[in-house]
Amino acid sequence: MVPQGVRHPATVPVRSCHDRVVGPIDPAFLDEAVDLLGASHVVVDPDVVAGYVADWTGRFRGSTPAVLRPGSTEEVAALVGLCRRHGVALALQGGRTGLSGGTVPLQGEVVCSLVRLSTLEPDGPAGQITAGAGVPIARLQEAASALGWAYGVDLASRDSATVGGSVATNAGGIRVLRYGDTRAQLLGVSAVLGNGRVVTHLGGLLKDNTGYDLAGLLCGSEGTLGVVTAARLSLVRASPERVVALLAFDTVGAALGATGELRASLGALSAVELFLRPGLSLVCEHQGLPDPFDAPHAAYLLVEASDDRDPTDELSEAVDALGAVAEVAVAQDRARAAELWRYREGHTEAINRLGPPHKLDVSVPISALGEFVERVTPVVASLRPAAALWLFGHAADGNVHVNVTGIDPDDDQVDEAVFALAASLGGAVSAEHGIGTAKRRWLHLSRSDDEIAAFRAIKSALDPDKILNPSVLLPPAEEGSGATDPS
Ligand code: 2HG
Ligand code: ZN
Repeated sequence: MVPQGVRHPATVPVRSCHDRVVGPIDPAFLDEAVDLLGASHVVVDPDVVAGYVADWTGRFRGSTPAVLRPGSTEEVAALVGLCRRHGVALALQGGRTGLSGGTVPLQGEVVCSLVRLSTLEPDGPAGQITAGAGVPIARLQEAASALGWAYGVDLASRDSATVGGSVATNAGGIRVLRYGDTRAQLLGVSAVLGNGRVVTHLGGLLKDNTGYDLAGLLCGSEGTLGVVTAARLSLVRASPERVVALLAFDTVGAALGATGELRASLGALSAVELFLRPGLSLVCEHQGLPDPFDAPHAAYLLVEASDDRDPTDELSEAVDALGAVAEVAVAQDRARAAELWRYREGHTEAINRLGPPHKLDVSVPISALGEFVERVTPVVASLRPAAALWLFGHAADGNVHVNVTGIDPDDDQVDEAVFALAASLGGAVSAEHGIGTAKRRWLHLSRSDDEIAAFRAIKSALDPDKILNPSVLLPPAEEGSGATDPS
C-alpha cells in the first residue's frame, strides 16, 4: 500500500539535466518500496520530507514524493533495480553537509538516505576499518582512536558528514597537507552501480594491481555512477602530542609566505588554515568569543603540529624563524586549542546566518594563491558592490573558500567571474566540495571537452538509465561540452 500522505510530483514531466525525463512516479513504485524496505523506511509525511529537499545553506531547494532509507547493500541493490523498472531517479543523501547542492532533489527525484548503513568493522593489526556509508566521520575517528590509530581526514562537519558522502565527494578538510584527501585513504568500496550490479572489493590488500581502480573512480563521482554502501579505509599512525598556535599578520601576502616557510621547516606540521580580519570579527560576534589579540590584523594562520613527542619547541623555532609575524598565541592546553580552532571552524555557520551564501570553493597553484586573493576582491566588488566577501581556507593546499553573501541565490554572475579567475590562474572550480548542482555549468573551465566526453561515456556505461543523481556533476547535454563524438 502507498502510505497515507504521499504527495506525487507535478504530473507534467520535466526535462532533466541528462535528457532523461523525470516524470510523475507510478504509485506502484512506492507500494513496492514499502514491500522492500518496510513502511517505516518509506517516508512520505510532508513535514518530514520537507527536511530533505533543501541543502544546508538554503541556496538550493527541490521537491520529492518520498524519502527511502535502505538498511543494507542488498536493499540498495533491490531499490536500484526497482528504480530502473519504474524509471525513477534517486537523489542520494548522507549527512547532508555538502555545500554544492549535490543532495537536493531538483528534478523531483526520490530521495535515498544512506544513514542506516552504519556498520563498523575494525581491523587493528592492519590499521584499517570497513565502515558503512552512513557512519559519521567523528564516529569513524573515535573507532580508529580506540584501535590506537587515527583517521587521516578531518573536517569541521565531522559530527554529521558521513563516510558515504565523504567518499562520494572525495572530501578534503584540514589535514590534506599531512595525509591527503579521502581518495588517499580508500582501499576499496562496496557499491551498487546504476546498472544494478554490486561491486564489492573490501579485502584491504595494500598491493593489488588487478585492473581498474573502481574505488578511485567512484570516489569523487558524487553519486552519479554508483551508490557507495561501504568503504575500506586505511588508518594513519596516531600523533598524540598536539600543539596549536594562532599567528597574526599585517598582510595576506605575509601569511601566505609564512605558509610556505612552515611547510618547508616544520616536519610535524598537520594543519595551516587561513582566515582574514572580517571573517574573524564575524565569528567572534556570532560565537561571543573575545578577539584573540589586542590589535586587529589583516590575516591569520591557525597552525597545528602533531607528533609522538610534544612538538611545541619545534613549532616555536619554526615560528621564530618567520620574518613577518605580528603576534602569536600558543594554546597551552586542549581547551585553548579548541578555542583557537573555533575561530577558524566557526566561519561556515557564522556566514550562513547572513543568508544563503554563494560557496565558491576553488583551488589554485600555490604560486598563484597571493594573486588570486588580491584579484578576487575587486572582481566581486566591481560586479556587486553591495556584496560581502569572506575568504578563508586551507592555505597549504592552495584552497580558498570564497564565500559571497548579500546577493540573490539565483544571481550567478559573481560565481562565473570567480571561477573564471581561478581557472585563468590554472586553478579548479572545485577543490574539495565537489561540482554538485552549483557548478555544473562551469565544469568546462576545469575539464576539456575530451575529458567531459569520457565522463559521459563512463556515466552511460555504469548508469545507463541515468537514475543516479541526474542533477549532479555533468552539465546538461545541451549546455555542456563533451556532448558529441568527434568521429
Ligand atoms: C571548511 O573548510 C569547509 O570549513 C566549509 O570546507 C567551507 O563554508 C565553507 O565554505
Ligand atoms: Zn574546507
